[in-house]
Amino acid sequence: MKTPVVLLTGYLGSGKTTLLARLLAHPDMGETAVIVNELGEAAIDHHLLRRVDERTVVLGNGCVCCTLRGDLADELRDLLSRRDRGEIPGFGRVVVETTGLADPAPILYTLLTDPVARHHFELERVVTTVDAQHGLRGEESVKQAAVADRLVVTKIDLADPDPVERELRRLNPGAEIVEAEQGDVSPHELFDGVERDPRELVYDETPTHDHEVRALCLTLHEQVDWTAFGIWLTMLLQARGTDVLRVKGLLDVGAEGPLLINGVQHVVHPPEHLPSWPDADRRSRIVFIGRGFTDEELERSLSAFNRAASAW
Ligand SMILES: Nc1nc2c(ncn2[C@@H]2O[C@H](COP(=O)(O)OP(=O)(O)OP(=O)(O)O)[C@@H](O)[C@H]2O)c(=O)[nH]1
Ligand SMILES: [Mg+2]
Ligand SMILES: [Zn+2]
Repeated sequence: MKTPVVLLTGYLGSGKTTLLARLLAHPDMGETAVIVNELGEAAIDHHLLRRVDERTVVLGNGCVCCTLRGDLADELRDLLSRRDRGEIPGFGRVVVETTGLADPAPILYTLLTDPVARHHFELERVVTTVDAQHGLRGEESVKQAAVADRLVVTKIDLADPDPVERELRRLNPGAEIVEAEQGDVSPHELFDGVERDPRELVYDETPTHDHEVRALCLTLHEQVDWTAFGIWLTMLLQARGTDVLRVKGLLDVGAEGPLLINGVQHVVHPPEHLPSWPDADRRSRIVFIGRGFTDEELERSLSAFNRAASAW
């Protein structure tokens, strides 16, 4: 029997990891392996899934639709052989979380044409998250929504989902729309119902997304004052929110666990205290995804701000 694969995509910060973490905790989810792809070298998302499990694989520092496509097929193969050798617990489904910029077409192409992937896996669903607050943003998010079987409209507590849902119905009338607040969706809403047409569409192999968008990672060696940092981040996103598309990080604020911070375009989401650090490294790490800025600029700006803040 082939193992079902779910492709979970959606634009930067639209709520993929939030949804996946809730699903994995759902009693009806079943045994699941997860492949998380992140652009930055400091991968954060897999720590947020709140599970310690060898069935969680990180594809970091690149994008699974372009630079890491071969790696996706390799990881799928590897999960299978480790499962067959009994090295990891069994699983009945694999969920792949893409980067927020990914073009789903070449990923689908890989899943449907790679000999091993085709033989052992079947594409069960393409689930795409769309943020009610920011809507569809640019070419990448339109493509992600267009190939979805299920569209999950997120952040309905922050914005009226109706306008984006109208747009989605026009763009992809065949997909079912599910609304989610903080990822609260049951697996049934996503996976029950009609199966995909086995006469698959042919997907274009060539990834087309904005390759100027990059991930920069800052590691800070000193404890961070959240109030000052929050002001700096808010100012940065106000000034550069069209270039800095996504910020996420774990901050050492002197507590037992780190403070998880999230910025999506101009919005700084409320930070969240995590009970413990995911690994031995206790340094603050922040990932900035966007274009038109450099490490040095960000570092200079932050350290200038820190100096000013410590003089208050
Ligand atoms: N208020 C509210 N916040 C949400 C909701 N869903 C997600 N968020 C917040 O949005 C931010 C980004 O969520 P993630 O789940 O990390 O988004 P993502 O799509 O995985 O982000 P990337 O992997 O970086 O592209 C976090 O601060 C979440 O807490 C929601 O339904 N309501
Ligand atoms: Mg994520
Ligand atoms: Zn890509």
